[in-house]
Amino acid sequence: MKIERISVIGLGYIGLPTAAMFASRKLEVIGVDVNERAVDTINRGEIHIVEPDLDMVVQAAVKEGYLRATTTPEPADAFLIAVPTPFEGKNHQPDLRFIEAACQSIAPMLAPGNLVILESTSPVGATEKMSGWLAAARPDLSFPQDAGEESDVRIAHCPERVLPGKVMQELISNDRVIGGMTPICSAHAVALYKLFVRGECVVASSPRAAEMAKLTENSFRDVNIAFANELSMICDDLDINVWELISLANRHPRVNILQPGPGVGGHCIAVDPWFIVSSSPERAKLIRVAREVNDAKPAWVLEKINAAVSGFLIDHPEKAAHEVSIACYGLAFKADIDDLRESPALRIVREVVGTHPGRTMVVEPNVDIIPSDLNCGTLVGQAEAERSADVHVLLVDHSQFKNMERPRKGEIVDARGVWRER
Ligand code: SAJ
Repeated sequence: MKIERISVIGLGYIGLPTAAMFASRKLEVIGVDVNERAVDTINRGEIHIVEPDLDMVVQAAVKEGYLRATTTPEPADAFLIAVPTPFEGKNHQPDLRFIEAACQSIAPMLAPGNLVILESTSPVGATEKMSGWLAAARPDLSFPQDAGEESDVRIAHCPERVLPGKVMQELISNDRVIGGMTPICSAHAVALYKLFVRGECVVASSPRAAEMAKLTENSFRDVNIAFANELSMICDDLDINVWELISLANRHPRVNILQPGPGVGGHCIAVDPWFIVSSSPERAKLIRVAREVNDAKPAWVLEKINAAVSGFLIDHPEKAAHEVSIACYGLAFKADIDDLRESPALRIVREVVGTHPGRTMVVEPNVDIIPSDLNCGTLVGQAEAERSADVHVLLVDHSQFKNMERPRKGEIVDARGVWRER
């Protein structure tokens, strides 16, 4: 199969870097997105998301004519689908409507010999569904579920596994799991990724195994973070410093506990385990409880903030609650990024702003302006927060906060163990 033209459907945190990577290898890449503003931004050689080094690669690829964006799909040799897969409702059922819409939009463009890859993190069975939707839309073409190795269109699942903040590095260096619907589908997908992947392209026995592998990776991390978060609450009851405890336990050669925090944020680890739970609700007990433990952590941090405010008022009987100022350090969902999506820190700050009668300040070195509809206090510099706050709440372990002195005056709530370590 000769691949000269690649179409990437969905130009978000995964699709755009992937499109840019193929374009940097001098392939013609057509990026497709429903968001016209994103399309216009990319066609100007700019980016609408923040990811280190992505801007340079996109700028060069657009300037040299290898990458362009559009809202309407065009024919290509390979189609990569990188659209969101959220969950819906109280039962956290996976919502595949964006994959289905992507299938409807590319189906008229498909031709014999095409390769269609699902990159979006998906529940087990989604790739087979995707192939079914494409087959229903194109009865004139054959698909692997009916024609096996002889199919006109090849289908594979190749889940993205890159870490936000290190996407451009990890796209190249990480191993890739490739789950084709037939061995030929896998072989074609391997050939495609080998155009830029230096890690190994490992072929899974089926798309289902590849889907489950991705969900398992993120669930593994979620369960481990839940263990750390549960320990942090137990240690607090027992008056033990959990960060000291973890560093002691991690001296064992076969123990490697992750770090507690204010909860698990982002759009992956807090979502993907639910796909396993919804596929096997009776069996997935540990995975469900881990999600619940991590989701409950922001409420526990809020209790600590309320206790700190009460403590401050006891020590300063001359003050009323509305005269107490709180500084929250960090809004992003994790260290050294500007991404506020599904951020436990943001959730905590908004709750503080909504309930605390005094001033709430926010220090977030990675953000210039906080959108006013987020209702999360006033953005201030670190020096002002340190100088004027009565209660200091550390929510994100940004490098800037790790390098600062622990605030000298006022109460401290340190959800990341950054200041306590000193
Ligand atoms: N966190 C902790 N304690 C820790 C580690 C993380 O509280 O010890 C928190 C972070 O602060 C953050 C959340 O967990 O709120 C998730 O952060 P992360 O860095 O663990 O992961 P993500 O969501 O940025 O990216 C994950 C990665 N998965 C794994 O490491 C197994 C990445 O490789 C995936 O590609 C990505 O999910 C994805 O897109 O699925």
